[in-house]
Amino acid sequence: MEKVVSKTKTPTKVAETKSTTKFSKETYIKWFESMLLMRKFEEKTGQLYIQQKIRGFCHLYIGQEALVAGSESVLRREDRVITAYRDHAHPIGRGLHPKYIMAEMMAKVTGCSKGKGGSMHIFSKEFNFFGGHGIVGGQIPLGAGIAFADKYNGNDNVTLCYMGDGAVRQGALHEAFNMAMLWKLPVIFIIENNNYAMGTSVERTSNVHDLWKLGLSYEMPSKAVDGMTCEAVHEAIEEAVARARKGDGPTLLEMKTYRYKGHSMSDAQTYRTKDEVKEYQAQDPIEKVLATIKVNKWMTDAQIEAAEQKVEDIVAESVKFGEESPYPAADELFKDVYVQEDYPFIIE
Ligand SMILES: Cc1ncc(C[n+]2csc(CCOP(=O)(O)OP(=O)(O)O)c2C)c(N)n1
Ligand SMILES: [Mg+2]
Repeated sequence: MEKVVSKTKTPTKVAETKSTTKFSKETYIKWFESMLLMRKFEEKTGQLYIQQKIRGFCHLYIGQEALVAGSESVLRREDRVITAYRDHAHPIGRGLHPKYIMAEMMAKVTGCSKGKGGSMHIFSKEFNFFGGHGIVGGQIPLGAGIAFADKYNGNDNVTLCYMGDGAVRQGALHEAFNMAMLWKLPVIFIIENNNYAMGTSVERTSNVHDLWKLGLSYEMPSKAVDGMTCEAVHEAIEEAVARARKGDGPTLLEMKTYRYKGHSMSDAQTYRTKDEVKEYQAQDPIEKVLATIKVNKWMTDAQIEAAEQKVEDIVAESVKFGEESPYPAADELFKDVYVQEDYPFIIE
């Protein structure tokens, strides 16, 4: 079993990549800072959940951050992102200030969904983040639909539609894949394969374990990607985005990743071993990016500390903002719901 990479150690594998990396210093620093913010924000979220300051369902993305960081370094702000309920990191990656996510999780009126959605329903119109969906696989046809709208409107925006390995077993995936290929929609389907759907492993859900192969029956360009490495994610997304922008249609990317925490906040994790978790923690994307930064001397120790402090400050500001915000007024219950005032079939 590999050892967990300690905070201070520089893995030799990364050191070897020093002269060959094609990515800029700025890109590495952005990856480091954004992933650290996602990680620290969610660590705090976990603590607040235990204190019951956050309630309801709550799923952490810890371990999977490279998927968002490596994608966002390719995207434009006008591009669209949609995902499932494990949805704190994606809007942070888009640029949404985490205080609006924290307030949302605390059910406060200042939350990005006015405190009515909670952890699973983060949205940001401003940053083109389309949620935040609790129905497993529900976002797959929605993602195709958003891409259809962009194609119809004649722009070259691209939609990134993330889903879990469990979500690929939903029938709607096939209808969405078929239409996306038929109409060459500018959508990239990203499977966040963290190997488990709650406690059920990929091997227990189907005969097909290579999830990228699901695209082949639609002749969709499809492949597997190392999702623990920002560079690999960026390159795969870059190729897929280029294809989508020029009108050549969708791509399916199976990103191999891992969640370090349980499925949600209450999970005894009897379906996996501690050694398995450690094996993936040894490939931690934040540690890898930091090692490359250090080996290239792109940040001094003082600059790294300052970046860490900045992240801590943003997290503290988010908690304060959430705690000091009010709950929604009672009449909010009747707002933002479909109500047809002259609905003829209710007789009072
Ligand atoms: C249609 C539907 N069926 C079942 C559930 C219950 N459920 C919530 S999360 C989940 C597992 C999904 O796993 P995966 O797609 O791999 O995503 P991950 O949690 O690993 O990110 C299930 C079965 C649900 N929310 N929606
Ligand atoms: Mg999963």
